[in-house]
Amino acid sequence: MKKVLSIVVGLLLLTMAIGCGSNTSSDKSSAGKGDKQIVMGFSQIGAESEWRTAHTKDIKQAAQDAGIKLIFSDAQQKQENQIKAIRSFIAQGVDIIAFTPIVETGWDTVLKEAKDAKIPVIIVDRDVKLNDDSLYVAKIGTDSVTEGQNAFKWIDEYMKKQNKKPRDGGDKFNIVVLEGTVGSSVAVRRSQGFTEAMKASPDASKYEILASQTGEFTRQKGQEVMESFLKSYGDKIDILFAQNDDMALGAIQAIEAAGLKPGKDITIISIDGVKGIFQAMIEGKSNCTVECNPLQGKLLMETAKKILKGEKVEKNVFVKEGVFPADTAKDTLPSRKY
Ligand code: GYE
Repeated sequence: MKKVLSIVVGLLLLTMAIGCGSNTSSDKSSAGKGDKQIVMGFSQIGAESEWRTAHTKDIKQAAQDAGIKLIFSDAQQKQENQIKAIRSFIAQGVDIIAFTPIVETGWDTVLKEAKDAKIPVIIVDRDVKLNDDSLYVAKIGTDSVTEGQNAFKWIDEYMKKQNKKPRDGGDKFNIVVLEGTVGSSVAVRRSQGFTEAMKASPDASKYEILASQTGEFTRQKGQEVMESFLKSYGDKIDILFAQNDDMALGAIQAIEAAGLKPGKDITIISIDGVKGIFQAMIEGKSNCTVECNPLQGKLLMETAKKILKGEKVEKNVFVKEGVFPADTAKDTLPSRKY
């Protein structure tokens, strides 16, 4: 009797196991069939800098890796082109929209249109000012205020360590600033962080900002504006704060053309951490770069997938960044990814 019972129980367990197994596999295959490819519309600003090129490349690669179809649109530095692109993404019925806002303001109307069409929006890299923050689901970017603060703090320490004296024999170090795109969150906040840190420093009275002007985040414009700074203030300039590496690289050419030594006569700090500035630092032509991380693609794709699955995501995420002085450049350059 016992034997018969154990055979029956055994058979019963076997049937259950087979049943479970087949259930699991049929669940999987039906989920697979139901999964349609996610389509993301992405509006990029343009290709103004080495940083931007790396950002675009990373986003395209990450979309491919994540199996997301990316509709990529290049706005050629114009907000109106970005607005047009977003409207066309809405018309095409994409699953999700992501974009890097060239400037902070002017997005309320078009983002309301996306919300009305029930298409979630992710803001990437730069920030926006909106009347209604429910118009976007998540923001992935970099901390421009901290970058500006770090730039000043590094300069302040460096001038002391090197025992630098103002070139004009006065009692203040004169600073010129090459700002980024006018109206962009990055330019506004890097300026803010830099001046806040300067005012908060016990050495505040040792520094003066002589001039601050946009170089539009490009090498060409950085060079032109630095030329004009040199014409107006020549031997007074001690420090250049370039709000991106490309403008610093342009300025280095202008400084050399004026017969001065970049990195020595004029101490240079910039932001981004692209390979070009590491090379310049190795050559002794620049002094420090504050990293701004363009590798945001993976996080963007992961966030998009979560949003579309209805999972909760963080509203604001900053990516990690460091500070790289010239004496670390040689060892660091081989491992730089952009
Ligand atoms: O620093 C600059 C670029 O938005 C953080 O834009 C980005 C900035 C970056 O063109 O090089």
